[in-house]
Amino acid sequence: MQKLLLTGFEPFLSNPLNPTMDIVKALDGKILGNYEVVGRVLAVDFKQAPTQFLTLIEEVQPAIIVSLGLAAGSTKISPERVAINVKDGEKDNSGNAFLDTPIHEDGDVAYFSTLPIRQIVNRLNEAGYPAAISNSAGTYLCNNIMYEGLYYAKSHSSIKRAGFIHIPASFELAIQNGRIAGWPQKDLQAAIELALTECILND
Ligand code: PCA
Repeated sequence: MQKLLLTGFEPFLSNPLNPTMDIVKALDGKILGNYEVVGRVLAVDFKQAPTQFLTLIEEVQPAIIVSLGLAAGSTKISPERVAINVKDGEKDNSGNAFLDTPIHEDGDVAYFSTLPIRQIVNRLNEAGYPAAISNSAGTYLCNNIMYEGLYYAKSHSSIKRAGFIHIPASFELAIQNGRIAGWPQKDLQAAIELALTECILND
């Protein structure tokens, strides 16, 4: 059976919880078509997360990699189009911060997602879940992990598809935050399951 590596992130900055964590835990071990989902949580740490991620890739040997991140305040499921070779932004959970720094000196300026992002958006909209392609994954941890996956995939043909999906807050996070909208956690999870199914159908 082929493997689909699904990663989420721990809570970060002003977010006391991260709905991606619960999704990857809930979907860990799930069989979708001829794939087994391996769900794992990454640290919001510029130094630790890439090593955790690459170790997981080597261990799991996935054919598909889908990473998830929270975009607090967003209203739609957003498959990212592109990852850029930059790390920058606020301090991570260990206090590391980078400014205008390349992720890989020898990497391309940017890599396009190899997930079927248009099909994912269409499938989700047809099923009644708001979704749209995002043209920027930012420069924080999410962009960093997406870039790492695609940089790795470039030299490893065993990876058929790799990319990143940002999701809105859950109701629980929206209530704790007080200023952002959210989705029910079960709908976030169902929408991601559908997105994964679309990746598998187009592998
Ligand atoms: N979202 C952040 C990092 C962790 C997460 O879930 C981001 O968008 O970069």
